Amino acid sequence: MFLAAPGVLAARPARVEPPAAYGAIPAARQLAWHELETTAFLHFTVNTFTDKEWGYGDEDPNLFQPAAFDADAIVSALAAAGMRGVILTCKHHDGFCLWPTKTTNHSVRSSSWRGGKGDVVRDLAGAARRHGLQFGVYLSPWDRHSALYGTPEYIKIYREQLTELLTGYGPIFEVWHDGANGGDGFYGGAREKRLIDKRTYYDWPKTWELVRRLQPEAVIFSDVGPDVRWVGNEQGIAGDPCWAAYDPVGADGGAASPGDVRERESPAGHRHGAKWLPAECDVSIRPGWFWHERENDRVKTAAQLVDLYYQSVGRGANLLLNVPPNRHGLLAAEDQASLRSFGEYRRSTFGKNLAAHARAWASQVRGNDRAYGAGNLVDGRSDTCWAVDDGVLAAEATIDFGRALTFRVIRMREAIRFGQRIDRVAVDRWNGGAWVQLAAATAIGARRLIRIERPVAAQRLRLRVTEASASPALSEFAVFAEPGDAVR
Ligand code: FUL
Repeated sequence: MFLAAPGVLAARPARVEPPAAYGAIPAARQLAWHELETTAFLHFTVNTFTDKEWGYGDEDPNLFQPAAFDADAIVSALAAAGMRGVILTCKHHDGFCLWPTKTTNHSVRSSSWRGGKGDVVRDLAGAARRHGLQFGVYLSPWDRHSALYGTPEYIKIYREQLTELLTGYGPIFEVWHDGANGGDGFYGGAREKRLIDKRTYYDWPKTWELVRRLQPEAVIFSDVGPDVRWVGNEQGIAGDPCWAAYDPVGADGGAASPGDVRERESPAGHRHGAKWLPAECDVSIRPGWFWHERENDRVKTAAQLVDLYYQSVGRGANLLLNVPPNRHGLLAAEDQASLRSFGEYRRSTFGKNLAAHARAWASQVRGNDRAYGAGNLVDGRSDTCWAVDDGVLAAEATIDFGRALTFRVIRMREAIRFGQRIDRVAVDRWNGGAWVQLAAATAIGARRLIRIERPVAAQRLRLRVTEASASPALSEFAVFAEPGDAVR
């Protein structure tokens, strides 16, 4: 048995080599993305004024009149909910651009809003920076306004638009492309149906190269990545388990591309997939993606958002929560109220790790080197970990709080820079005479949250890795109590 000294803050230099990576591993930009946990989506465009979800592309730009638009008010409400990033629909399928692009007149420049000088992208990027959130862009590949949609010229325009967004608005953390591609539209007055070949039309690898060149730190999201995958549903729910690795396959079993993926495999991913392609769970706080007056009484409650948090972030994915601005250019009071109490829940629950600096020891420590001791599970750092010897696939660590504590939530994190190594874990509680199993889970990855039915008291907990594909390496074991009164 190895007993780690409690409360040691500085990481000890390791004498022993860290574990060799197992399987797919995250790139630096993906590691940074995992740390964000929750980000917000803003669906906002002419649809907000026409009461539509998908604009046809023939909307008069002058319809866009968010008279009281206040990017700081929007972003501060998102920050209060604990959002660490915000992604704006810079152009949705209707083709209206929320920034004064040089590529088309179908933009804010052609609206009398702010005398044609408004720029929603600029304002939101600035507000995000001021409030400490990262900023991301969604540029719909499908454009129902453009006369050129379906021709090679449109792809040039799409890339020019992306270039404007990636060069004019500071650092971008995520570039978001959806998979809705082609169909009926205005198309410069042709008013017809245009179908494209999803696999070849966009030549995605070339567009992704452009993103890499202009914003190397940005993750690229689509049904198939290359950095972050769509979770396969729009309910905000990850698979359980939700493996970070994934090798997307097209619906017909061939090559996959945005809009053409075997989406039933996306929630769970592939345990031993070759690519690190973690899931992002997009969901709207309302039934629709855009603001509609009639949905003001159907805004998800804070309790529903909390459940979604456990079903996404709690399974190692990120949550991308859409909160659509209304016609004033503000978040509706209902949405703000839910965001506020969701944020309060998160702060009062996760603000205090009850296991911080508890006494911790393990059945096995890598090379008997204290640099890999169980104390690293409770040191509040993500760059240290408890690790065991190569070939050891089952191991346990015990955490002693020094007195009985009441808690309801357990958080575990793998040291994912070494890959996703653990298959299964169990957590036991010492009842004074014996260990009693409290919870079990398949897959940990970036983060696993277990919310127990009701609060439990224990002085000692035991984390058992019961199955692993490579020697376990965990950076955190934390426990939290929920606020006294249940969140509604
Ligand atoms: C989909 C779009 O068709 C929806 O309107 C929405 O933007 C959603 C996030 O992506 O592909």
